[in-house]
Amino acid sequence: MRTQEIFLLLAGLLGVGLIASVGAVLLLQPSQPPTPVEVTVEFRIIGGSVGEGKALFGFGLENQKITSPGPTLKVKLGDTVRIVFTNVDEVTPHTLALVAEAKEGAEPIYQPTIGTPTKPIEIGKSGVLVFKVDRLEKFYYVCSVPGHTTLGMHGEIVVEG
Ligand SMILES: [Cu+2]
Repeated sequence: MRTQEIFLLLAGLLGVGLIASVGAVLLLQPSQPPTPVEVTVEFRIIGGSVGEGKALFGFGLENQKITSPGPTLKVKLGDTVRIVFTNVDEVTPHTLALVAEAKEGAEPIYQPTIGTPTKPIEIGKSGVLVFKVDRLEKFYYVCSVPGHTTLGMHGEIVVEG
């Protein structure tokens, strides 16, 4: 092999190495961390059975009694709200969804929900949701498991300007 050929071979290898290095650096760039959301109000809510023979379902604030319907929550327009929901029921899975009306199958008003009818929060488990209040009208938190809103598992969220 002549000197010139060896030089070209080395130059070629160096080029390939350089391209591979640049590619590796680009691939290894950490993805941008999500912009931190500043939560302005938090509610810790429990859900479960209530009433005579535990025939109804309801919600309550953590360390308080469960009522049916649940307590009215107050938020302000522009609040970033975090809701932590814990299912304290001894038997039944539940969810917490934010909807436009306190009735079965109501339209969701904010996403996400804590659990769904097909994948509810099991007894003793918790879930979290965060949303930003971007409209003035009141809305509701309900359990979206079929039949549970009717059995009292709903509460109002009032929005103040
Ligand atoms: Cu429920």
